[in-house]
Amino acid sequence: MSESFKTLCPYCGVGCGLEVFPPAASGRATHRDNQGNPIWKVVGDKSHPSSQGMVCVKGATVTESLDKNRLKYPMMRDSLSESFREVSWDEAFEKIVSRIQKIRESRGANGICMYGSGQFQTEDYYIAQKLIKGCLGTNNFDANSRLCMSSAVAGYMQSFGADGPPCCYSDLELTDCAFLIGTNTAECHPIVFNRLRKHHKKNRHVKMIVVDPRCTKTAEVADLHLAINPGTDIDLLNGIAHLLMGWGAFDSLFIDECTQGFPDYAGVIQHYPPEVVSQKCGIGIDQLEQAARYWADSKKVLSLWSMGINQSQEGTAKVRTLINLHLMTGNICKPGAGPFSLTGQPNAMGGREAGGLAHILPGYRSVKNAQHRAEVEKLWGLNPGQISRFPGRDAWSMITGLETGEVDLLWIAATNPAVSMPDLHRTKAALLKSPFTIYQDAYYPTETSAYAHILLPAAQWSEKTGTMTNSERVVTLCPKFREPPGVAKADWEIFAEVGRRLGFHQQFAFADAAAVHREFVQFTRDRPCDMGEISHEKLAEDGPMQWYDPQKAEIEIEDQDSGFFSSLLKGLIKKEPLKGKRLYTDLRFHTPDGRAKFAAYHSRGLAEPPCEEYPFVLTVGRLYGHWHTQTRTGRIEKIVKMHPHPFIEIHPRDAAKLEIIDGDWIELRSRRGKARFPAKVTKAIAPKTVFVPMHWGALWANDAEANVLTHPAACPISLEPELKACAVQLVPVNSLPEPSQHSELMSVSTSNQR
Ligand SMILES: Nc1nc2c(c(=O)[nH]1)N[C@H]1C(S)=C(S)[C@@H](COP(=O)(O)OP(=O)(O)OC[C@H]3O[C@@H](n4cnc5c(=O)[nH]c(N)nc54)[C@H](O)[C@@H]3O)O[C@H]1N2
Ligand SMILES: Nc1nc2c(c(=O)[nH]1)N[C@H]1C(S)=C(S)[C@@H](COP(=O)(O)OP(=O)(O)OC[C@H]3O[C@@H](n4cnc5c(=O)[nH]c(N)nc54)[C@H](O)[C@@H]3O)O[C@H]1N2
Ligand code: SF4
Ligand SMILES: [Mo]
Repeated sequence: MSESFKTLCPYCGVGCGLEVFPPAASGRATHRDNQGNPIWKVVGDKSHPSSQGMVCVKGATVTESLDKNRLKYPMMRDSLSESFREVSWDEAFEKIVSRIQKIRESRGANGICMYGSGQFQTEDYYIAQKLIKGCLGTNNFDANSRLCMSSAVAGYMQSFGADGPPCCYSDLELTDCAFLIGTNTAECHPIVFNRLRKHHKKNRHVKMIVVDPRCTKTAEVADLHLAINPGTDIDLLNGIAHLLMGWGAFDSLFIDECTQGFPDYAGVIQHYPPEVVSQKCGIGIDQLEQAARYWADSKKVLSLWSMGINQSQEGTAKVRTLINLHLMTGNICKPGAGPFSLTGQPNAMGGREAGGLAHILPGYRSVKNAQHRAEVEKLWGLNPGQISRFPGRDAWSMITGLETGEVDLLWIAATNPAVSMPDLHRTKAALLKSPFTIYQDAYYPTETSAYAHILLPAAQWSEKTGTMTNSERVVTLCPKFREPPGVAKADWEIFAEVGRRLGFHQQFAFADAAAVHREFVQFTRDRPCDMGEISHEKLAEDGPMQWYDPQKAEIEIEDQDSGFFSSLLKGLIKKEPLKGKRLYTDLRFHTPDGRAKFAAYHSRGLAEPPCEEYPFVLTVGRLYGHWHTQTRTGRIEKIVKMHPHPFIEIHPRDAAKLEIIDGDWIELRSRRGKARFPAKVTKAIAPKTVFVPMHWGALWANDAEANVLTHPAACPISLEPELKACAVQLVPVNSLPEPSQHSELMSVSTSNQR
């Protein structure tokens, strides 16, 4: 039997351990994909602490996508109307470097932007920060996490004084009540859901509440499903707090000793009596009371959330309002309880640690903090003042910067904005105006390659070595176990070579990814995300490692009873010097006074509420089998069979009014664009709301791009766009052709094979 490799699943932020075996390792006939390429076999890694051997369909089939339609060689063209010609790396690098130099001399580095991704490994992220924020001196690096986790980041930073989810997956098995809000965990974080669901099934006292306008696979098994109107989360959360307050079901000791700002919050929640809240949320008073009752009756409430909370014009306010409930009831800093954001992408967490957003620096530092900048400049061997004190362009302002001519060069890597950005017509028009776009991806074509002047072939997972951090702060080494196709290179190697050619030889003299990681962890020392003990060598030897806060790791008690906080505060609980799986177990936060902060927010609702002309709310999300823009999953037979084409979910009552039945085509129109989908008539969606999956860009279906409909209005704090809701009208369309599984673009597509 040949050697197997342990690695991490490259899809979602659950971060499951995988064990992969070379094709035909056990002497059987070689397993091949439908293009005849041999396939590595995947099983769950039983020794991985986060997933304990479990995998979902995406992890199990990932290797079937690795050899199809790959970008193998750099390609270049002078204008978007020309076709690409294959070039050498040397020619591509020369072009990029001379372009960057010209921009630095004319407008300055602020004309340069890089748009990266939570699918980078930490090493890729780190080197990109060093190049853009350090050597070039512009903070114009942002990642698709801006569309994803940035509201959670902002919420944690404001409430706790630092980013970092405080919980861990063992809490899934220790909680009395799981409060799942704006998350379809069963389909999007399946292994987290499996762990929770097992615990829920086994223990009758354990409750599960799901807050989602749709009756998802997650909601189907909940004890209580609150199908609130989209955008009314703050009403609901304040309404629950209102009831708890009235019942005296709050933890005054915790509030007094560990928090600040409670009086203002208490003032706000007065305005959320059950009659008002039930009406705004579109749920019964009895349902609201039941939810509050579960909170009141449980010793340990664990909240899980993702995009239904984050992707909102009040995303940060939603996150903080959810955290408020935990602070008010003391459901935090202890096993089985706490606010737990489920990270979307496999390494969005690593991105946050490495400073991969336009307002942060490596080691959970802020670009606005002079001391933080000085620390980073020193470690990077740069002159004081080299790092800009201004946050750079966020994802959407890169688009508007192209519109106004302020962006001269856009470097896109490991993301497919021609599908995933809001207001796609506007996004694409801006991309067409770009003076120079570099696109670095593993596959060709993707929707975004049509907007590039240079294509750079990236080695992907399995073809490069690096680390990724999952939602529970566990870092796993992902070793290289296959050769990249053609001349593809790891993202960090590409960035480092550009850095060297720009004259920063000393800054980018790395022998390998392990050396990059060694340098990176220095930035985390004595920071809230201290990874000083972690190295490639140690990960290879000992397996995955969780980071924790060494200064705050003295208490770790697997179970506790009421009176926990008072005993802890009175010094009655012995503090054991154990590595903390959770953050803030000493009840001190990273704020200047050590107290967590309540936030007092009223609900603002949707940025674009329904109106007479556009009477429906469109919400856009995910399906179990597909990953985002399908660059991998669209090429896996089993998954394509599972979800063969796009559709729109519509409530039977609305369908009857429009006189349509299942399978009839509907045209959706928003103020910005239109798209067409066959109807799936189902009670799983609330009346006056419709749902469309995000997965079908222009390469995979005709006129089914969800984001031609959405708008870019964003949370003013996190700058995360409200990708979850916009107002639409529905027009039944008769006599349209059957849905085509692939559009004609796909059949033209080939890898750029020589
Ligand atoms: N299968 C699969 N899994 C994935 C991904 C994938 O592409 N495919 N992507 C990964 C990534 S990057 C991410 S970010 C996560 C996303 O994971 P999730 O956030 O769980 O997924 P979504 O389907 O985008 O949205 C979740 C739910 O939010 C609900 N929602 C919409 N509006 C509101 C609202 O106003 N309030 C509330 N409470 N809920 C609302 C939607 O109905 C939807 O069911 O999934 C990760 N996992
Ligand atoms: N309306 C609406 N829009 C949304 C969302 C929504 O819920 N609703 N969700 C948003 C969210 S949360 C997210 S995360 C985004 C996701 O949107 P995208 O980031 O655009 O989606 P992906 O398909 O994951 O794109 C990743 C790209 O990276 C490439 N890739 C994979 N590995 C590597 C690598 O190692 N190196 C390089 N260079 N390339 C690699 C893949 O081939 C693929 O082209 O979509 C956002 N857009
Ligand atoms: S749950 Fe997420 S990390 Fe685990 S196998 Fe599925 S996609 Fe991969
Ligand atoms: Mo995401």
